[in-house]
Amino acid sequence: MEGLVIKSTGSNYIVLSGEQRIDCKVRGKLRLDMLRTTNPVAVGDIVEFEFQQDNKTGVITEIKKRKNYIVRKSVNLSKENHIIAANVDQCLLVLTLIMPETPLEFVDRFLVSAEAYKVPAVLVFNKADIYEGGLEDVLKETMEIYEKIGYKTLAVSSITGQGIEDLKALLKDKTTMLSGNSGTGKSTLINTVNPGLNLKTAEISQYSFAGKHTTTFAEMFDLDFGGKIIDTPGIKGFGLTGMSEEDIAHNFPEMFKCLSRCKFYNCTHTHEPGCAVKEAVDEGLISPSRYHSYLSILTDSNSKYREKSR
Ligand SMILES: Nc1nc2c(ncn2[C@@H]2O[C@H](COP(=O)(O)OP(=O)(O)O)[C@@H](O)[C@H]2O)c(=O)[nH]1
Ligand SMILES: [Mg+2]
Ligand SMILES: [Zn+2]
Repeated sequence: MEGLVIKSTGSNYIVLSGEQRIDCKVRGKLRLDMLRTTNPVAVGDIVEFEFQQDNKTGVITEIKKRKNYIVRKSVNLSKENHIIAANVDQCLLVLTLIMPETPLEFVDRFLVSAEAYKVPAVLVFNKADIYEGGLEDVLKETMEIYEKIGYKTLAVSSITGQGIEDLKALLKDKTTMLSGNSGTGKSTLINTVNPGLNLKTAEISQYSFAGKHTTTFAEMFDLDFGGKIIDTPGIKGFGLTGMSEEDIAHNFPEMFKCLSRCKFYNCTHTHEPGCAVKEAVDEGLISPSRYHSYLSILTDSNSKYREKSR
């Protein structure tokens, strides 16, 4: 039988088949086939499964070919990857300028990953109701940075209802992966666009505990106006797995546009003379914050490379 994986709880999966939700395990062999991931099956996967003798639970025997999938690097030393979600149409980053502050570098790392996975990304600036005393201007400027590059942005608020209809239009009939730091209002937002879902929301005080560690798993929800949303609680971002130095610049669309004008073909856009990227930064065509994020990601990838070759 065929079904859609709508929830993963580590070793078990909830598979939706017709109207039925079946608690499934994975056949041992399937696990071995994909050694490099901590989880062989992900939310969003279309799978083949068989019922067990009890006629209630099932065993997943096959994963259908994925359109795409999003991976997060494992935090432990096993070097294994964790597939967060599969077969998504777009990913949406919910961010806030304050309470909590989402660093732009975090946003850029998210966007670079989305580019690498070729999944369209949307930036949703949440809690628009609390930006005052100059913050409205910061919001406008920040949104402009990303709109200029070609990303879709939206300012929303679950409290005033601002942007909610536009958000619903964006979500309609698509499978959307929702990301964002804890406390940015993701669950509240889902409840606002689809009141019936009643997702648990956190108290304000909770996101001040930066070290709080909860093991949570991705879950897919049906939107009553059409579409599916994958909530990824506890997952901050997704990993830049195996990206070469060159790939990094290629995944900054505004840099990619001027790369061919750099004097050296292997320009890293850091110190080289005749670098078209640095010129574009000086001319204000590339935002300083974006360039800063590029340098930071590049430094990370260099130090990882050194670790590997040691
Ligand atoms: N001012 C304001 N607060 C919000 C908004 N949306 C959510 N919050 C608050 O932000 C906190 C975290 O929300 P939650 O949905 O649990 O965030 P999540 O961790 O991203 O799922 C809660 O206290 C919400 O009441 C909003 O649009 N405006
Ligand atoms: Mg939440
Ligand atoms: Zn260059």
